[in-house]
Amino acid sequence: PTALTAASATRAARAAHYPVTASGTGTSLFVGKVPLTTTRTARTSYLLKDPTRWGTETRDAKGQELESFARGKAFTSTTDKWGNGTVSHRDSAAVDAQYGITKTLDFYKKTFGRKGIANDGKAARGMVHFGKKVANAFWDSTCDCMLYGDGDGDMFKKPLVVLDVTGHELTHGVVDATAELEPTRVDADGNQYGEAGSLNESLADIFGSNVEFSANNAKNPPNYLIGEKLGLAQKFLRRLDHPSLDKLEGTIDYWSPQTYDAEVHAGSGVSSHAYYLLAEGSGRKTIGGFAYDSPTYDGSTVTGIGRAKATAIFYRALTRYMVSTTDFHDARLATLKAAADLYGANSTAYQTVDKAWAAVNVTVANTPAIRR
Ligand code: ASN
Ligand code: ZN
Repeated sequence: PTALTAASATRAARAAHYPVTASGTGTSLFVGKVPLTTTRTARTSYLLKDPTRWGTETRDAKGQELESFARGKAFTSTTDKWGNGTVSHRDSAAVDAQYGITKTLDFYKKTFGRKGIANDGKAARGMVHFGKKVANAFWDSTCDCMLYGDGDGDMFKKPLVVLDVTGHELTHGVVDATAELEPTRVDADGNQYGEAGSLNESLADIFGSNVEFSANNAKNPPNYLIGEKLGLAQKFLRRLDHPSLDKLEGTIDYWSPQTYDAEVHAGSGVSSHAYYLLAEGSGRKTIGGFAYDSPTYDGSTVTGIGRAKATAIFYRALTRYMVSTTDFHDARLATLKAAADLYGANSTAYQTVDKAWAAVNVTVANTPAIRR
């Protein structure tokens, strides 16, 4: 064996230290400068991959509609500084994505002890710059990753990498790993319909909003609006307090027999509204400087039990009681069971769950007799 000189031994020892966890800084599109935990792979080489969160990583789809994360190009840096706050640097969108993904993982871990999207301690993954002029973001269950379009330059001017959209899409991953709520119908254009699919969209909005509350970033003040930083003319994509204020997707406030075949984003309003009423109650309320005014179907007054309890009830219902075909009346039962488990069948929380569903017209009395 060759004897090592002191200098080469030191070099060998140093080299053996890579890869190692590093502390980088990102300059994002939507939330200013943010710290990012990265991987140092060599003395002056870093990767946008977080070893403290199971290797969670964001890659570049380079304008292609890549179907596999493995084909994405890794983001690397010689300085561990990422992005410049505008789309002129292709790292900027990746900063928002990686920030949002890690904040979503942190929300699920600190709130429910959930270890990763599938609760299996595996990396969450995202790809930015997906396709050309794509005005959407998706959870893709084939690549098990988040795909972010750059926007169409028209209605969606920027990459769709805002925090609540990331929380929304990754929650689709959580639903895929738990209840697997499925649309009952998909049309030729890929539009999805049905109550279980609507419930899936609603849970994505509910937990997406909670990711914002959990991150509590002054540059992205938490609220019950979804997509308020996307630059849309109506100032938000959807909202939980009064869903029908959305005129883009025609989101509904209340259940009716027609909800059976609602487009899933439109139908999501039923349970999103019930969740808001459970958390915050009906009528006018200013939260974090934003004025809400949530109506009820029956004119009843609902007094909220607080966001933490409402969220715990919906999470337990999702992960314990909902299945692929759960409709809104089943969701009522699932949340009642969850409330009984957590707070007791005689609790205010339990009674408020019942009132919140009644306030969106989901009741024992109007439960469809024949489940189609
Ligand atoms: N952004 C949409 C959603 O998550 C994309 C889709 O899957 N239709 O609902
Ligand atoms: Zn969705």
